[in-house]
Amino acid sequence: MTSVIGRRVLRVEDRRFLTGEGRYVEGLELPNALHLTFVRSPYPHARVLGIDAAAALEVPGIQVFTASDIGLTVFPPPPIPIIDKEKARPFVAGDVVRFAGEIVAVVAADDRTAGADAAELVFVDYDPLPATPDPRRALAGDVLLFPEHGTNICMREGPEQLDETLFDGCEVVVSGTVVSQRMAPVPMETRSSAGFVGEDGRLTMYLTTQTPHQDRAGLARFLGLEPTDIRVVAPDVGGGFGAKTLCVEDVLVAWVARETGCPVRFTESRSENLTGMVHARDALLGVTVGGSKDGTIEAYRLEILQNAGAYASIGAFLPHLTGLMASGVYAIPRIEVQSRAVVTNTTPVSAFRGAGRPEAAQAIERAVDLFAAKLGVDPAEVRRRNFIRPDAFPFTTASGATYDCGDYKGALDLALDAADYDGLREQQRRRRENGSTRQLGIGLSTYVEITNGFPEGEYADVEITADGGAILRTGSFSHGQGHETTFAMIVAHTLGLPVESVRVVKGDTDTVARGTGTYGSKSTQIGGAAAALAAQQVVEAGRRLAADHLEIGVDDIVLDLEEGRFHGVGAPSQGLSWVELADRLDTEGRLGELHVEHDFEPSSPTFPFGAHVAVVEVDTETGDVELLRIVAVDDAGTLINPVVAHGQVHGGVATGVSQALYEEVVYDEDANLMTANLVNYAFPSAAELPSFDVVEMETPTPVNALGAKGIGESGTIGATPAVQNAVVDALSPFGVRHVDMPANGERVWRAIQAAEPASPPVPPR
Ligand code: MCN
Repeated sequence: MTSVIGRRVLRVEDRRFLTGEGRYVEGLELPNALHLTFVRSPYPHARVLGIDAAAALEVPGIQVFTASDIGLTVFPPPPIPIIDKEKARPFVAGDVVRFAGEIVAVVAADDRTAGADAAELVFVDYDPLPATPDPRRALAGDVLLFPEHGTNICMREGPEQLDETLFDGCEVVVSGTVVSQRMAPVPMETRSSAGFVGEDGRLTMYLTTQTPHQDRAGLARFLGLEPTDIRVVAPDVGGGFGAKTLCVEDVLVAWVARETGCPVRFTESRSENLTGMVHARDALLGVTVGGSKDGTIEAYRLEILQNAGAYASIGAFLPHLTGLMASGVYAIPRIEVQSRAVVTNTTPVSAFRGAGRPEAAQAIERAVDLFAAKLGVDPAEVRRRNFIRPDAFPFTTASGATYDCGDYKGALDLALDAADYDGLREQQRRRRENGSTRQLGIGLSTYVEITNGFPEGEYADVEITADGGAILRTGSFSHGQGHETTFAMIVAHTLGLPVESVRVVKGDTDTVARGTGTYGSKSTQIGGAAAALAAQQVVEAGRRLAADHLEIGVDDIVLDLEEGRFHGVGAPSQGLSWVELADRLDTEGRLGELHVEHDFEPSSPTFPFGAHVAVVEVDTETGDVELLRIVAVDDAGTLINPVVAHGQVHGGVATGVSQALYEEVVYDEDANLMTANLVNYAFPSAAELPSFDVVEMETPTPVNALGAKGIGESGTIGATPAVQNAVVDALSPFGVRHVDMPANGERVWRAIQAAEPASPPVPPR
């Protein structure tokens, strides 16, 4: 039988997106809506002595709400025990603002530009306080954001005192610091929400989000409503990258809609997005690795200092995932992870493509390269010596994760072959010998990550329609990943229907009974698995009903998946297609019997893995870095659709490369944001990136029947350390052993100037 699973089906949703037919929150008609403008603090830290809205209120049609009017208290972090709930963000700042961009008042206007002008007339009397964006200063308590608590620490995990014996017996010990710099998620569609209270008193909210059902639960909790009092609709979403979940602004839109009885909407500008949407990463990763002279790693220490931004939320939790994945793809007997998160006067930090796992890979992959350089052994060889062996799974690491399955050496071998590693090293040697000013750098990364890390389950329902097609309602959400295609393929495969006969419905809490939404690249392995299981139960129901109609014993009925037709075993002439069966059942009023709901609960997360090889050319006179090639092997188990999965790898790799070379949110030392627009926040375009070489590898997981792991974040996790390692590799003859990210021209040039040339230059192998 030829299955559609694994076929390169083009994305059905792309026609809509590419022809401008996508339906986004900002494009929704909402007659007579009030537009919200948020008055945001220009100060990173200040006492708010008073707010005078009189001048704004003189403008016709303007309403102004402050913290005391709104009465909502804090936007609590998710209920994760390690996050300090005392340092939660207020919906609207009251007495103190703690980052530039924090909301101090809400202006509602019947005209968007009038609202923006009126917001300028709201006078806020600020008394500036000392501020810092620096987690080290925050850890030292130089500036306290919550003086009543006496510390800026908002999460700690791991031992208070480091183990002095950890590296006992190691012949070689190296250490360094990896700065996983702050990034901005920069979705193409900025945040936008709209809401109104209907005549029945129910609140309808249109959100640009990844998690409609969770958002409905959050709105209900904050507004004191029952979830059934609220409908959340997430139409098309122009990218989320992990950062689009219910936000303060969404709740304020809902609050004003209920308060005024008017429809209300808000869409942020790009600068507001770069200031007010969550930021990401911003972790200082102290690494120490020790082992024997033959390259065997015996001990690894990771010290994480996470900048959580002004308030404790998901940012404070990210080090937990980093710590869990600290061991990477290596069998390291002794691992110590010490994590701290602190609040600083910066935009709050949250999840962004990879969320905690890129940091783990960046740390261990730089550490392994530092170790290899110290030994003078090829970095590929050191990796091979330490990989967890393919026959060792399930494997529990010393940092506490139990990996399902993997073949890390296999992935590296594929990547090295595809890149022609030996040929590249030869080219590199020639350039080094002839003193070229354009040096070649070759960087490796071998990684493993965790998807559906918590792990959560997911809901699906599959219904056969009167025309013999099917509808899948899924609790997962697609904000660009292509579920309308891949989830339809999963159901089509199970039912034996053409892909175009399956319609995927998502993102409306009135239509889809429940769901957890999408983050952590969990959708296919749980939402897809739920869809497959629901469809399988529909097939079983179909067999029973077809047996009745054909007057054949149910045990003798089979579904021919090629034809989408039930018939007797060995008697294909007598049968019923889905169309015929649906038609008969519809006539009898029994079509509902072909409608099944299923909640899939996975036993564990899955652990996608891979290997990346990056090749860069560094201009040693200017520091300019050009990425020449990236070879990516990303194993996500069984691929539902290689064209979609590879598209995910491409997008992910672009983000990963961009962290290594371009993007960086910069604050000055007083915590003023210097990168609040796309002129000075270095966001890459296709012009900065080469074509990527994607090499297929599939190691099915036993965790779900599809054999699928997540792929949405893999490229991001694998690419960054490969590119960073490549830049350092290019500069190693100059004696450079590390360059911070983003390794832009200025940083690389400075590293070359500051380096003491190794004498004689040490080739990497
Ligand atoms: N897929 C597949 N075979 C697999 C695994 C996945 O064919 N073995 C397909 C899926 O069916 C789906 C896509 O690849 O169409 C991604 O699936 P999956 O890895 O399950 O990830 P999710 O759907 O849960 O997506 C979330 C993930 C995350 S966490 C971020 S962040 C992210 C991402 O995916 N943000 C994105 N990809 C993005 N892509 C776009 N265009 N925009 C974003 O905001």
